[in-house]
Amino acid sequence: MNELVLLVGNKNSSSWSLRPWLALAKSGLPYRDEVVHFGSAEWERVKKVSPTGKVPSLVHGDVVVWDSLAICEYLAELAPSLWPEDRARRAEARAVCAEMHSGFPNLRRQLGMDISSRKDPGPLGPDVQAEIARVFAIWSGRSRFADEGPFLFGRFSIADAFYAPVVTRFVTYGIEVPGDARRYMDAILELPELRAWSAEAKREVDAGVR
Ligand SMILES: N[C@@H](CCC(=O)N[C@@H](CS)C(=O)NCC(=O)O)C(=O)O
Repeated sequence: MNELVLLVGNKNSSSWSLRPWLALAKSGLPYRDEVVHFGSAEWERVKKVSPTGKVPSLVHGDVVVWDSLAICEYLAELAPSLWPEDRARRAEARAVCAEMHSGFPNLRRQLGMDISSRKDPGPLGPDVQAEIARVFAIWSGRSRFADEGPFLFGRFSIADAFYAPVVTRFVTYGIEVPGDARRYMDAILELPELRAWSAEAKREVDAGVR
């Protein structure tokens, strides 16, 4: 099989990169990532590979897939266990991913991903609070599958990859979370793959990359 190469942006701040990266890292498929820092001379590589000139972009032989959700769907064709096996559960998992992909604009704007920082977000307006409440509602649904694992649909799926950047944002900004949400966050934060990504994010920032 051709090598899977995922072009990603800064590990500290590129939430769209983290999503397919985490799915890929959890898939068991052999892969390599190429980190291209925003504003660097190497960004020409992204412009050459991706029709949108954005990260993430997946290169697999002659195939190029740009956009985080499309990349995750492509990976799931190679590693079907990335989606829940049950059709109804899979549909719901896809819906919460689509919701994240096209929604939560206020949360994204006010609580930008910044993995290695800890900061005060300032007052949260009602629009941000409503989006945070919606995240908690999505996460609370996992209680139905708790006997199968700690993740949104029991075992790890693309849905968890899609919400992982939100987990890091809640840590960065010290967002108060209910106990059940805290347990979900811990399950995500304890993933060795996420720990590895976060360690690289810190190294990036320590090296002065912003
Ligand atoms: N909808 C796209 C969003 C991709 C995106 O906005 N990527 C940002 C980084 S997180 C980017 O490459 N920005 C650089 C630019 O716009 O030049 C996806 O889901 O992959």
